[in-house]
Amino acid sequence: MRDYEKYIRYRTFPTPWCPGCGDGVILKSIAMAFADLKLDPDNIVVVAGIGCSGRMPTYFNTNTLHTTHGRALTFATGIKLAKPEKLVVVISGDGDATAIGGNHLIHAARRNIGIKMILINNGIYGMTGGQVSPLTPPKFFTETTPYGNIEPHFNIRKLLTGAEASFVARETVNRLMQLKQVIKKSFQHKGFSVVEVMSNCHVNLGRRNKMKSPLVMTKYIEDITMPMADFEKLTPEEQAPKYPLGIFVENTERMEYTDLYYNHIVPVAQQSGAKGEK
Ligand SMILES: Cc1ncc(C[n+]2csc(CCOP(=O)(O)OP(=O)(O)O)c2C)c(N)n1
Ligand code: SF4
Repeated sequence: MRDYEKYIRYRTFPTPWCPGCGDGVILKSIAMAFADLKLDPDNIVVVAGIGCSGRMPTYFNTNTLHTTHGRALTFATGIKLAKPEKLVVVISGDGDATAIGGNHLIHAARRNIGIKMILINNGIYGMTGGQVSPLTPPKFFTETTPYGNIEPHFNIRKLLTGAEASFVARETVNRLMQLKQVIKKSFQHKGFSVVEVMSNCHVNLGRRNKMKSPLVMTKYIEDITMPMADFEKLTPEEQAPKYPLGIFVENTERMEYTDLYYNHIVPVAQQSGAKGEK
């Protein structure tokens, strides 16, 4: 048995994911990060909302919670406040995180609560058959954009940097070891962290855009991504369709939210006679 396998709940297999879906790679990379850090499974809580990606907690041999669509961060906020010593990991699809849950995303960044978010960007609502999401690239065909997507998509790097997130990174399912490394770093970060993972939904996005096999779609992901250093050499026009990779923000100066809560709110509440036990 390899080190990371102790974090996998094999009794719940098989997964419902289509063969070749990037979600399997992400599951493995997270388990490998847990193993590298030699974490006690009972000290980890994995939380997700609804979506293909939302099924992921089922397969971790840790504390797990499958919540409602878009609300994983809100459940995770409660868990982190009640149990600040736990590593609380949120797994969210792009629809879950940036459409119905977009509000919670910017506020988690603003508060700098020590939740570790893995934002799976497959550019589509996968589970429900392929509706457009706020991260679907322009001109792409989806179930709800049969003439091509006319909306601009969120730039997660800029959105989260603007909301003052203290750790922002991007990787792809094509680079397992780099992905594991970045996830590991995000787990070691004290405040709110987001690792956006570029992933493939060849079934509900790819097949409508001449990329119906996982190989073709992961090659597309390889073509549109590049290390930040190379991205910076491009003109703004060349940059527009590309996605830089790497750690963009790592700010250790900001105070983490549960530290603020227990250092400031709880003593004040206790002085005034209210209960505020840890
Ligand atoms: C409140 C609510 N609205 C809508 C849905 C239907 N729904 C389930 S999953 C989903 C979108 C999933 O897309 P995404 O979050 O990108 O995850 P993926 O399936 O691509 O991993 C939607 C709209 C729901 N379950 N609950
Ligand atoms: S529908 Fe897309 S996201 Fe969902 S399991 Fe299949 S390939 Fe993965």
